[in-house]
Amino acid sequence: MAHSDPSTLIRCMPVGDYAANAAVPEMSEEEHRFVYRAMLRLRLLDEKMLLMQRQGRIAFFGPSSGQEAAICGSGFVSRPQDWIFPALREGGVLLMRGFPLERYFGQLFGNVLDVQKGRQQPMHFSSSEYKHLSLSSVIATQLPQAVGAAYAAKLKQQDCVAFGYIGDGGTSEHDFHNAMNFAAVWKVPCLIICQNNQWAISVPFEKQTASDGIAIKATAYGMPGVAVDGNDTLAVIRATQEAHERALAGDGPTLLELVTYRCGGHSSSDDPSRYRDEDKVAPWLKVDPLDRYRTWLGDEGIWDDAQQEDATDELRSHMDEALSIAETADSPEPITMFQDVYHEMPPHLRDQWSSVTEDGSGTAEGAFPL
Ligand SMILES: Cc1ncc(C[n+]2csc(CCOP(=O)(O)OP(=O)(O)O)c2C)c(N)n1
Repeated sequence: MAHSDPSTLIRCMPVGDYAANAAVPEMSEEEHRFVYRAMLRLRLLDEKMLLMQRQGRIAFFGPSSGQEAAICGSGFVSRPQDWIFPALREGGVLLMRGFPLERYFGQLFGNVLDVQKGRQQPMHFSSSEYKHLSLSSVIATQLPQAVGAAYAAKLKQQDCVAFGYIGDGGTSEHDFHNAMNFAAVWKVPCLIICQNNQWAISVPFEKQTASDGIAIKATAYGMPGVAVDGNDTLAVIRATQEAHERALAGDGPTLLELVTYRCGGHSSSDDPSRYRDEDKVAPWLKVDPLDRYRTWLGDEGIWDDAQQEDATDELRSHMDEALSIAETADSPEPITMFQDVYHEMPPHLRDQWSSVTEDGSGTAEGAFPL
């Protein structure tokens, strides 16, 4: 874990030997239920998608079991006008912002429901309407983009904060350091959010860095670094809200380290038992973010067993409905390959385009496939 004193992580809900050291954020009961349901949906999605991958119905999936508090707690704080620059495991943020589930599944199938018309690998969800960029498979490259977007927002005096996500492995990439440096130099409204799930595929945290956690790295760059119990939904919300307020007040970026654990494989292509002792996972299952939040919500009278059962049924049937729409949708037409790239199509592509139109008349006036 490499936090020499885990008692110092920001924590709103006590756990094990660790006491709460921060106040619960102010939220309505409805907001609490919204966040919890979003977390539950992610957990149910993991179960379903991993099963579907094994059935050969989708090619690839990156699960987020164990990390739902980090994803949904931080995503909850984002406003519609804020930009999201995700890494692999933040598709749940896009769903929280209202992106339709059938289009999320359409991305995994790469069909006509996919915003990107089947051109990206699975898990690269995106939507300009919901201000959520596609992750880049090349890890950490999204962070300089987030800082650039935040710098633009600052110059244009826009009411906008950029959320740039990264994993612990990504912090070894130069892009993380470039982004940290310029975010602080330009004092941009950006949150750099590291989900420290302690694994980068098969590389454990202690082989990634000798630092005492990730948040400490912020000091060298001249910005606040905040280490949070990333399985404590309320602490994640509180720390993200504070960082968001700093950004909006013109006080610049914050590095948020959400300390959590990747309970499953890196992806559906991975078998973690080949490189990690699965006994290491057991203590983390005891601090499961859904269980912790559900217990707190139960104690506060905000959630009960009947609501849990109803929500599970409702989320499952919504998922099944969305899946039946998405799985039967058509593949993108070949002609879509030529769309969205060039304003004026170069001659060699115009020739290829002609060959995929029905009558070969790709050069017809007005037929440019935008
Ligand atoms: C620049 C680059 N190097 C290596 C890879 C291969 N790769 C894909 S995901 C990954 C691990 C990422 O780990 P981390 O940043 O901790 O995020 P996590 O997947 O654990 O959420 C690696 C090494 C890549 N995609 N890009």
